[in-house]
Amino acid sequence: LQSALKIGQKLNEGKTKQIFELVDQPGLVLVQSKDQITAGNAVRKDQMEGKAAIANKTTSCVFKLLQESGIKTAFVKQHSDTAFIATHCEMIPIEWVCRRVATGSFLKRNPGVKEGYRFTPLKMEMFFKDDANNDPQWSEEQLLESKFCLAGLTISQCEVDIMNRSTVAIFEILEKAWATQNCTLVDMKIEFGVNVKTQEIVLADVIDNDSWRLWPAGDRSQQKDKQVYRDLKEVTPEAMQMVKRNFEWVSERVKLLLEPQASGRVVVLMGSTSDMAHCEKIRKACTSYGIMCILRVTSAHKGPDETLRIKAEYEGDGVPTVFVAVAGRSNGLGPVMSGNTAYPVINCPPLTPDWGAQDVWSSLRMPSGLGCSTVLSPDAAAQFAAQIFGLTDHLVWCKLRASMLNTWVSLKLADKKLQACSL
Ligand SMILES: Nc1ncnc2c1ncn2[C@@H]1O[C@H](COP(=O)(O)OP(=O)(O)OP(=O)(O)O)[C@@H](O)[C@H]1O
Ligand SMILES: *[C@@H]1O[C@H](CO)[C@@H](O)[C@H](O)[C@H]1NC(C)=O
Ligand SMILES: *[C@@H]1O[C@H](CO)[C@@H](O)[C@H](O)[C@H]1NC(C)=O
Ligand SMILES: *[C@@H]1O[C@H](CO)[C@@H](O)[C@H](O)[C@H]1NC(C)=O
Ligand SMILES: CC(=O)N[C@H]1CO[C@H](CO)[C@@H](O)[C@@H]1O
Ligand SMILES: [Mg+2]
Repeated sequence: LQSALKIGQKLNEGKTKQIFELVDQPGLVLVQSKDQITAGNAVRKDQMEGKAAIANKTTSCVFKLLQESGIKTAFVKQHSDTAFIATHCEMIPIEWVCRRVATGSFLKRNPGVKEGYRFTPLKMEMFFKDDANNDPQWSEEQLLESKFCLAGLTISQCEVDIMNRSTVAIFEILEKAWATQNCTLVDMKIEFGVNVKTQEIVLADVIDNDSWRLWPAGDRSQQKDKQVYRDLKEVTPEAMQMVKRNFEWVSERVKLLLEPQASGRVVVLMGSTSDMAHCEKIRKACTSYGIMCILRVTSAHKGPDETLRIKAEYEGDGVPTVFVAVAGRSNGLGPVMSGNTAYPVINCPPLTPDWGAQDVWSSLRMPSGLGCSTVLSPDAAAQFAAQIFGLTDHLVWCKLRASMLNTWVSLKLADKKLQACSL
């Protein structure tokens, strides 16, 4: 595969990477990490050998997590130890910074705020990428007034709002993922690009050791990020070894962010196979959240012994389960399940236009002591089950979070389009 790739001309080169055109894949580029140090010092160079490979692993795992969650990114796939394929973007020259805990430059710019102050909601800042002027902090107004136009897209209020919202969602996803490793994501900086083909705003460039602060167990003294390097009083081989070990610590852990921490399942019980189409919709939606979904046929009215036996089957193996009851006409199934299991039960009755308004009461009006919920749309029933699993399974939570962002963005873009038409 690697040899099949025809590398074209160099489009861009910076301090840490080179961007190459791909001859046979228009719209895609190769992002090649440079295996060299920023400080141009021989000692550092020696000790940081392999740094590009570590950065590779970090970037590709993080982008994989974001992509599987449903966040739009430029990342396409890993190519080699030190390079990945990405969609070709024109980069928006802004660094978006998102903070959960106050530290670093925020403290200098906001004297009086103590390190450790927690931002809820998250604190957003933006910096104009301008090396000559040390990347000055910008306001939203400054960005709007500069009227950047990239790949034919003018950066106006709509685009700024999309980047702002996306940064928050991306932070929350990475924060949730790092929490599974007992690690606090303190802050993060990211960049967006405009996909030259689709004109979509996507997360681009890289997320690596230099992009965030990570404090294991929320403890600054155990930080595993680039700050360790910045804080070095003297660059000795031993000190550099420690910095490298820290990067390796992150690149080892970063793989774990992709692993499920918990696994649950949805068991859909249907009163009759005539409800199959409705149940298949539930299964399809569960699958989109990465949740296993099993379909069973049982009637609480006609075979209550079987209903309770099936229930016991799923209670017996310790796998966290959400039951979804699909029963037309009078829904006895959900309430009987709910009265006999401590697992959550969601009624999702397949209502018909003629009797739906009457039938729904068999799912709504419960005897005391029953905690089942009723969700009418099959997609929404699966979503509700996902929200239950998302409490303990970060991969499910991340998909729900990204989906919320994507819905918000679609509404924003639909409104922009409508406004443009009515002008
Ligand atoms: N998918 C992409 N398509 C096109 N250009 C990209 C893509 N991803 C990254 N780039 C750009 O490649 C260039 C080289 O990256 P590098 O990070 O080495 O630059 P740098 O020296 O750090 O400068 P900068 O301050 O812009 O980050 C940057 O301008 C970066 O924005
Ligand atoms: C990681 O940190 C090192 C040390 O500060 C730095 O030289 C490097 O640019 C950072 N990024 C990558 C990709 O390793
Ligand atoms: C991001 O959005 C929030 C909430 O709308 C706003 O308060 C903040 O000023 C924005 N931040 C930037 C940097 O644009
Ligand atoms: C996180 O911390 C808890 C409590 O201190 C501990 O039980 C758990 O094993 C830790 N998990 C990881 C991944 O380190
Ligand atoms: C050297 C190294 O770690 N290379 C890795 C780059 O990323 C891919 C995808 O995560 C890995 O398969 C490589 O091993
Ligand atoms: Mg850069």
